[in-house]
Amino acid sequence: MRSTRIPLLFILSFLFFITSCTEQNDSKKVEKTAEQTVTTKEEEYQVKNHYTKKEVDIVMRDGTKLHTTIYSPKDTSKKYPILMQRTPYSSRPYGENEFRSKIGPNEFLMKEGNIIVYQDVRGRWMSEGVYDNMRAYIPNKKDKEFDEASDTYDTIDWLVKNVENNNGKVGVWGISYPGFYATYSLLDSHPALKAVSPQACIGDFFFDDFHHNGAYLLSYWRATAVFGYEKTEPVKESWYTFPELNTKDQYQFFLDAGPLSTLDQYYKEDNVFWTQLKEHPNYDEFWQKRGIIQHLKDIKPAVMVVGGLFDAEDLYGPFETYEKIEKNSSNYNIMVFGPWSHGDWARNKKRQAIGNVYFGDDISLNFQQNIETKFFNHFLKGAGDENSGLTEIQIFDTGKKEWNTYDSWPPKNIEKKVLYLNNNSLTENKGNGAQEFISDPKKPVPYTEDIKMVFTPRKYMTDDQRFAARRPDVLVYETPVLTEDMTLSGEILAKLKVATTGTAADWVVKIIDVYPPDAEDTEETQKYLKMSNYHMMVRSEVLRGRFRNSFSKPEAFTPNKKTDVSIKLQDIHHTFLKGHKIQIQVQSTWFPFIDLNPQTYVPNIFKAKSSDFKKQTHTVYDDSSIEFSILK
Ligand code: PG9
Repeated sequence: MRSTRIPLLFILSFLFFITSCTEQNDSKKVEKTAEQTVTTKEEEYQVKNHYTKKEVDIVMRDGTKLHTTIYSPKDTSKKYPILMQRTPYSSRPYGENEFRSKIGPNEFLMKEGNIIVYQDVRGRWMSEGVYDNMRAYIPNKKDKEFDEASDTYDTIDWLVKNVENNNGKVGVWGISYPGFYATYSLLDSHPALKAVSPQACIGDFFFDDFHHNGAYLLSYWRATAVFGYEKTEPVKESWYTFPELNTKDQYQFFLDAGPLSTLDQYYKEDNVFWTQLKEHPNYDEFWQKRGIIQHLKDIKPAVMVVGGLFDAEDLYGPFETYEKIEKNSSNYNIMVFGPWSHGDWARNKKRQAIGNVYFGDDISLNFQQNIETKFFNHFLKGAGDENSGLTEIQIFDTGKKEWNTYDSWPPKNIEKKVLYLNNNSLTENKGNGAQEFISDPKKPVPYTEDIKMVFTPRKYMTDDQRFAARRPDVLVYETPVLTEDMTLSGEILAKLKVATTGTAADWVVKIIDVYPPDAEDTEETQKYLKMSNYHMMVRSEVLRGRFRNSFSKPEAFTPNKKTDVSIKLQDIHHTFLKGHKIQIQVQSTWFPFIDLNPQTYVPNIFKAKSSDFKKQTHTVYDDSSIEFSILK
């Protein structure tokens, strides 16, 4: 092959060209990287680059000023609806140059542009007035009479008349206590209020948060600091403090404390809420008038109720809110329940998991983008008719780990099923025997294996229950290994037939999904655990036995007398897969999730003495049963 001599100059210029291209590429790369860096910087969305912020004190009908923060899009080329949250947890940061990192129900609604409003409710933070936990609704208010409905009405009226560039339509959303205020906005609602999403909304403090069926949630005791102290003027910093307990072992702390009266040393009389909790152990007028579910009739705005199937704080509220509105109103009303613990749907965790149980990826993001944003845009920016593109019920099957949609809740295609708690088995045959256990307040069944000092409980809702199953004071009943899938959908009713040697007792029922021996660990599996034979808590509930016939009129047990105790467990939608087992556990202590029952009847357990607490023998008869519905 003829050798060809390539002039050196060409080689050098070729090399220069290649190098310069490479450099160019590099420089292009550098520019690109720089651009990318610039773009990436742009991509880190900054609220202050897209919104202005104003803070105003809106005067209510009684003259009280409520501090209200208004974020308005800088783009004034179009009009926007107002999306509002009323909160006891502060609309901070305060200061017109201080911006939240994220505003609105989700980032999609934030980025597309809405007027976002936060308001400190009456008596909290920068608002004037006196706070009242779960302030009672006043029907047919006169003159300057006020409640949270009138405060919402007066606020919306001011906003639509004074906030520039609003399109005259208002939405309200909120999670938990803000969810309660969202529900409240539906009462005597302002005509501009078109869409409301109560999420994990408190319905009634005797069944949500601080009590479950009359049992006091001792695990909420530290939260009493947040809602117990009154402030005398608008404040930008918290005015309450938490008691210093000098331990992280909540079980040991409360066991050593003994009777609840011991805790008075941490919360003096000036903790108004602690005093109210102690003075109202029964479902009396104090609690009854504060429940909001009873008022949910003739609702006008569109409603989307959202809840988490493993929400440890507010499960009663969302189910009851949706159901009551569905029964008593003809408005647009839908429900979404996902595999979430309290408020998970508003976070963007890639892998949705609760404790050791993984449910799937991007579940919250998809809800925010394809359900929540769709709901508000349809009613605040769109047609606002029944054709939202969303279904009546969107609920996650927490066993199959997939979404299902239905046109009613519970679904129409269900059939009732009864299984008996018969001599450690769950069977269709009623038994005639009985199981006994010794319940000792000095050695109560823990509600979790974790050693933590929680503000409110959360993770126990899906925790492994093997630690309890292996205790002599926990009765265990289970089916054989399932030969086919069984989907339990809707509420569950435990109809226990019990006796006690004492005159008082709590009854706890837990529904458990027993995994097969070959179940795989996931990255969420706690290091000391294996998912093999995992006893997943699916649902649990307690009833303080004195309230078995009435939450307002407590009754003692007659020692050793067979007595009916029925416990309604909150709805589930869970497929027990083939190869799994259904297990029921029954126990009488659940500590310190709930306080200890003295197991001798005293009028008010908050005032019980150490000597009242007695070990007793409890009996559960084999004709006790569990009623539930399965998908056909
Ligand atoms: N429902 C929740 C709660 C209320 C009161 C005390 C502690 C928690 C919540 O608003 O998050």
